[in-house]
Amino acid sequence: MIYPVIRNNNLNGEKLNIKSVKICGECIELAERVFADSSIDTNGDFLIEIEISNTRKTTYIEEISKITDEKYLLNVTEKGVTVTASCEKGVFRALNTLCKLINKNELKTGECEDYPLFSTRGYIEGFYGKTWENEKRVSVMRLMAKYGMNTYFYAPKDDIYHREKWRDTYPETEYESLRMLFNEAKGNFLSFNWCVGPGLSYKYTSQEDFDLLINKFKSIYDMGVKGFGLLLDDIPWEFQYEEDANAFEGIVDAHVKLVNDTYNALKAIDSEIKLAVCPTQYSGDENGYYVSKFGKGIPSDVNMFWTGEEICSRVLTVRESQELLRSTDHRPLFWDNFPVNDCEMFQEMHLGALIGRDKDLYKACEGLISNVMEYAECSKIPLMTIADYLWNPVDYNPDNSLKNAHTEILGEKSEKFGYFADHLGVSCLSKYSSAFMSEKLSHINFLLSQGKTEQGFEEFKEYNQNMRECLVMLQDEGEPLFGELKKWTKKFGMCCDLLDAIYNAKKDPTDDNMKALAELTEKYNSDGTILTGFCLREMAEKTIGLY
Ligand code: LTM
Repeated sequence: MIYPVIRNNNLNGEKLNIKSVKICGECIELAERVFADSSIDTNGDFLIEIEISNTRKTTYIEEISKITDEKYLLNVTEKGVTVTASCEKGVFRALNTLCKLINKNELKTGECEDYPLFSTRGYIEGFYGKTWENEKRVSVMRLMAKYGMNTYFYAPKDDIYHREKWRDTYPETEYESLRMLFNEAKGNFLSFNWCVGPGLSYKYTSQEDFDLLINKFKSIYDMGVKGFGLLLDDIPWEFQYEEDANAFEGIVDAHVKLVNDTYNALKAIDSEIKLAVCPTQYSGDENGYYVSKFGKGIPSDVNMFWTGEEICSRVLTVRESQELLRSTDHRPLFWDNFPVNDCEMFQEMHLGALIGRDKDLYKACEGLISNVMEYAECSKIPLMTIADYLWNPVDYNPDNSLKNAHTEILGEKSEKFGYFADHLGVSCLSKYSSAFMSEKLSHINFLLSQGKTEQGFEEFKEYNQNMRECLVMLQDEGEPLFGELKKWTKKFGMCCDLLDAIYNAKKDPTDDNMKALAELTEKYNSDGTILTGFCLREMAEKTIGLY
């Protein structure tokens, strides 16, 4: 299986063992680039013929009654593959799929047509914390493009030119970095959206402030950017200047005026510019006075962010989308606060798969943009599952998608990594983690309670050994992912020590073994880093009789 799962897949004939290909037809340069990244030789003789054809068949998505430029068709025979799409973007998607099929040795004869169900699929650097280095940004962009995302929002809370110093244009070095990033996004068919958050100090009655704001947008537009965001999240609910308080009935009226004025000014610069906004109430009651007035007061083609019933929502539903539409005249563009782990979530590491989003959410919203963690390498794992869900929510399977993400990032190391990742699933999506460990420990307890002591201790020992081997692997400095996980690896080391101590105390309950277990349990419980679920502590405490 490849990910995202192909929508209509009839590639179910003879399996073809392809080692090298030859590309012909249109978009040759693009194809060479995609295949170069996949390390498949393009000097072979298995023909890949690319055809651009703009027809209903290559553009229309029945399920959402919409035209897209991302659909593609593959026709595979023993002799070669015909790729058909309406433009380069569709070809790009097709070639990524082909590379995955060939690399996994899963290319079979037949036909398929593939297209995304969510129109807007992407991620936002919208977290509080150390901003990503450009090298990391590029690496995440390339991977997300490979997994079919089409949108990137630049909005790091700790970029001072995004919030505190919103009035100032970027110094040359930062400006050039942004330009480089914009070009990278373009090459990966990601729409690049630059955002500003002026609300910490904006004076709504000041013409000077408005001119500075438009000037800032214009400076970014000058590098070619046409996607913008005006973010009014996490700012004071009250006016900061007397003139504003006297001029407007309430804060929402000031915000509506600001969005409309900004929209008009941007459209005057270039009618192709797209604007997304984040209201100050971006979660909770869809019928709230502020959000309802805000949504109804702004132009209909301005996208409106919404994080769901909570800031970090366990579920995102069709029901709330419809309610928001009724209340604001806007379908939500979901700002999904998963996997972000900033602020009070700093002790958690959100490495699980996306769950809890309705399968048919795509019918009721503009799209979904995931807010990432300050840990770029770690973010790739949940992001891949999000990309899978957004392309094809109907066939999305969180467990399979997560396993694929581990393999994509870690290759052969992924199986062992599972012993660690098992404990990093606590987030707004789920209170539970350590499913594998929990099953293992309760099975061991069962064996011991049944008098199957030898088998019980044997299985316990084997599990502990696997955990230890995983711990050793995590200490490999050369693996970028592991570098970001140090804090959680340290706690994982305590987890391994604790498991050994439980084993020893159960097998040989001497005073020394019991004392060592009690000390390690105390050490483990007093470390704030969130790692494992309840099962380990429960077993330790039961063994020393505290439970
Ligand atoms: O969610 C929104 C719209 N704004 C902020 C984010 O910047 C922040 O990363 C998340 C998670 O803490 N919460 C917010 O309120």
